[in-house]
Amino acid sequence: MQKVHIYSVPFSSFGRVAQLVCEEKQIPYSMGTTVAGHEVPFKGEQHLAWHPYGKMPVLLSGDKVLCESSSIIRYLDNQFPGPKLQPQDPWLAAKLDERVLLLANYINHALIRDYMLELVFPKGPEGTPRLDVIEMNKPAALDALALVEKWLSEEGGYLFGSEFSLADAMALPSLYYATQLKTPFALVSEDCAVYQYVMRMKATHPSCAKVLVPKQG
Ligand SMILES: N[C@@H](CCC(=O)N[C@@H](CS)C(=O)NCC(=O)O)C(=O)O
Repeated sequence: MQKVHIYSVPFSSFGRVAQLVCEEKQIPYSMGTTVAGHEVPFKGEQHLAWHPYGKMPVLLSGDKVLCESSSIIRYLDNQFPGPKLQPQDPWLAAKLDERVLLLANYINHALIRDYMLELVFPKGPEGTPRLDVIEMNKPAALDALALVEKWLSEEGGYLFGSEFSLADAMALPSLYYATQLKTPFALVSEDCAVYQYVMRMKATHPSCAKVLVPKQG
């Protein structure tokens, strides 16, 4: 099987989404910012030719280049053998797609971009987190988690239906990071459904055990 490359850094939540799908389907892949032996600078000319807004991940597969994590995971699932991560039925596939896009566009933003990035890359005085920004954005992060919890209660142990799907792949990297936050910035407690879902996925899916690990690099 042809190897694909994920242009991303290992801690990127969206990069991990693509990585999870490769792991789950056992697609041979490499990941990083070195491509064919050359470092491709973040937001440099080559990266911007691949992604007009300079975002990660970008999938490189032979002479094919694909950006945007939702498109990437759908392509990986359609193109490669291994467990199918989307339903065949067009309506159910569209509903899964809807969930993937809600996760990518709103839930990831509320958790990662508007809340956790403020902790990881603090912009306050002397490199401290801006507590007013965190306080302001915390309700939206909690609302996002409540929505995930509602979906989990309606589905069969996964985020869409009763099997691991593209929705789980899209959600788990950012939900995993949410489980790692410590007081006073914590968003989930160990007895809540989201925390237990993440830990269950790590315990039952080797893909999740490998990808859902603390930030490295
Ligand atoms: N809509 C994009 C979002 C990707 C994204 O925001 N990636 C982050 C890393 S997790 C990034 O490249 N951030 C750099 C930036 O925004 O300048 C996708 O789904 O792939």
